Amino acid sequence: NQYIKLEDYKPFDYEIPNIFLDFIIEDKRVIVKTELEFIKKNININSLILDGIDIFVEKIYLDESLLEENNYSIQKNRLLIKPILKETFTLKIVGTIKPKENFSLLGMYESNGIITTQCEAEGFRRISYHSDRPDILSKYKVRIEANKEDFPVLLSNGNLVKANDLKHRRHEVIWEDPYPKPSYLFALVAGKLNCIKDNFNTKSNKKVEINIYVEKGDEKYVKHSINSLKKSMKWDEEKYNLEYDLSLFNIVAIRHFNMGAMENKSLNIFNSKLILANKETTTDEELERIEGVIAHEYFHNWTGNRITCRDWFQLSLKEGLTVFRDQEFTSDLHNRSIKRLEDAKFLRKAQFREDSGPTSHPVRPEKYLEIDNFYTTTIYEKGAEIIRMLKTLVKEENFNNGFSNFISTYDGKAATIDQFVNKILENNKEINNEKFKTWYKQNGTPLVKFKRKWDKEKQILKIQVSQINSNKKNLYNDLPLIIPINIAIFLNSYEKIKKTLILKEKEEEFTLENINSKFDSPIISYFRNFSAPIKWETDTTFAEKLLILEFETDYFTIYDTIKGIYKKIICKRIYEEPDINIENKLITTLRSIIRNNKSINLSLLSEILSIPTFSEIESEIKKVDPLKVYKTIDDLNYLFGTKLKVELLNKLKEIDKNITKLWPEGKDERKLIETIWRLLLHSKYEGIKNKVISYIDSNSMTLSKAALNVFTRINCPERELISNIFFNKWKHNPVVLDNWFFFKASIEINNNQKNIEALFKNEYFDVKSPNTLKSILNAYVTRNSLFHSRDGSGYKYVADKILEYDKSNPIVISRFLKIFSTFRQYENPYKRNIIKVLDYIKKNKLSPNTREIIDAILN
Ligand code: DPP
Ligand code: ZN
Repeated sequence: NQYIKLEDYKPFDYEIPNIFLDFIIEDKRVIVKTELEFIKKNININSLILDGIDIFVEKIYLDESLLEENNYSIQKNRLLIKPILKETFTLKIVGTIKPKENFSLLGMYESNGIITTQCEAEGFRRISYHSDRPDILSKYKVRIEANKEDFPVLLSNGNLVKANDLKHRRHEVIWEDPYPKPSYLFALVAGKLNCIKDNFNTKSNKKVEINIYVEKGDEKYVKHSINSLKKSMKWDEEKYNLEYDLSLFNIVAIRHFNMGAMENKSLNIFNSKLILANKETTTDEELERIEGVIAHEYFHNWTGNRITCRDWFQLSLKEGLTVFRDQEFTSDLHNRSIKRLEDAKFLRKAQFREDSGPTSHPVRPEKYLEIDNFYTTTIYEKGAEIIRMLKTLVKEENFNNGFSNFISTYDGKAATIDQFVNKILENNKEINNEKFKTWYKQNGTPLVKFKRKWDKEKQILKIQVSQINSNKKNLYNDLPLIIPINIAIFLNSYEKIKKTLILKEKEEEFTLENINSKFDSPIISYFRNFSAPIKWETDTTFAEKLLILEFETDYFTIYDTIKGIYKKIICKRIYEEPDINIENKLITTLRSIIRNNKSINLSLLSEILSIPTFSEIESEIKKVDPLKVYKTIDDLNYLFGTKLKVELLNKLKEIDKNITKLWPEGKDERKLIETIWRLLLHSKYEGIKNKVISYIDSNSMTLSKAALNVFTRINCPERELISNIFFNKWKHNPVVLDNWFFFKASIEINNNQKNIEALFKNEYFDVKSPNTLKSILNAYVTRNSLFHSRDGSGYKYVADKILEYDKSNPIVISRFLKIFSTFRQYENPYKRNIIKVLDYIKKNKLSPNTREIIDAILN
């Protein structure tokens, strides 16, 4: 196994300015004729190496001459041509591929009779021989020929320049993309699809035709997606002055898709669950996510497509930046404070977990085996946090100028993260570029510690701050990071001082004068708005935290403070005794928040009232006994539901009138309703059951799904009833039915594996669909405590599923395998049992993707 290393980067020896691809779609195979125009850049070279997987090569021509077998060799997925004496030449390769037999969902494959492609990161080499690295930018011309009846729609990137009928009921089209692009942005779609049309006028008054292609019957589910696309186009014009650059934008919805979506130039391909939506089939949360993902892929047109990555180590250049852009988009459209809270919550749950485990890596890694394993929350979400810090440090206007400057400088080129940071910091004297870039080189989550020193008489407050990264495997981790720290100092109940401290060294002391605080010691909240992706410790007392809850206006800080208290309560219960004093004080505080705070945002209130889930708490505690954690969470839901019953019921009445409002209205109310239902059901308050059940069949998917969710851990006959109602209503809608698979796999009943296995055998289970597979597996391992059965049978069961599905879909499975990566924090027998199944997995034949992850986990 050879690592690919950043330090080994060399430009490619050739340029390939033009590529012509000719696809002849037949029944059992696709003939691919490729013409690549080469210009030699490295004159010392006299050979050419290209990559290809599962391509049957028929003929190769160099210019017009057919290459004899002794002029080329194909070994280990590499085509070597030697000698090459010309400076410029055209290579023509005739090959065939078999999309019907391709289950990897990479390269060209079939989904419900539709031929489609996925080339990022290295899928193009499964279509045609190429050195499919992102720094080779070519103009593409594509001809597609197929039977008209089975493949009436034939799509590729760019503009349609020709469409023709041919003999024998066949037809052909030619597409030309005027913008040079790397091969990972190439796409082709052929099949029976229905098109819904719309259009958008750009700010320079160019009309862009929008086409959304879906399978027959799904036409009624695209309005939301079209609106989202138009909002994205407008937002990018207004915010960053970026206009769409072609007169056609196509989106295709595909059922069998590994990722959420793919930003291929002018032909985005989406997992159908992220296109098909309406309020009856889609929850509020999903509607917002769909809007965000459509925006994300659209924003890639500039950050990713027009300016692409020099190599895959720079992946965060396009992904971190584009996540940052889609987060800003959602913040502008909806509630900025809530969005920030949700993003911070996700980062801590997913990215912190990854960063504390064996697959932890820097946002700009230095080496990899399989690039597919690097589409991680670190590259995406931590990458976005770094950009957010840059913006905080240089301020919005400078950030926007730097961004525009980056776009105009590197338009049409493949760029690096360094180049981006340099552009943003170009005119900045305060922040040292190289020092800031340490953020991209470190892995692990840094810890910042605060200590207050207060001179009441002189009104001087000193804050001692230190930073440490306890992950020692990476040399850069010893270097200090530049960390923006948003703080508020509370002087009294209504006055606070807001400041951004910039920590640059390992240890620093900040002195603040004229702090006229009425408290014994000024109360400070740190990292307001989650101003850096780090963990921190303070000397804030419990009493002070309760005051922060009373005085704070920053949603993230309120949420964070409450979660800290919940965590303490949970840990006390697991490792010591329940701390009745803290529990009662929190209940009193919650009671007063519900009662007195009429204007509080209801999504925030929902967060405040939600006992942390297993996944939220797992990575926060040192010695995990999963069954105890599940039980403790259940007990707390019971306790808080019981103690807060009166207030919760009153609140329920109060919000009832708004819950039928159409998204985005009513979403805060619906979010809160689920939380209240859960607490009341867990408190065994029978009066709520029928009410909840009545929503299972409602015409709001948010409420139906909430009803399912809250019954997950309530063992009663009604649970089976609602499950059946939901199943029968939705069995013909695969996107919605995945919710049911998720629900069923979360339920704890005896003979548990039989229950799970029945889902895999269910007639509506689609083997090829990663969505259903993920629903079942994820629910079982994150919601169902029987996964952690003390005899290890749950782990063994999942290990066998991993081995089974790794054969067909390594990308999904290698990601899923990370579920076992936290075993070092587990107590025995869990830890022992996990090691046993990891050893068992390791002994089997595995895909390279899964092999890399298992080696990392066991290392
Ligand atoms: N389509 C994926 C994304 O947008 C990978 N580029 O993140
Ligand atoms: Zn992306």
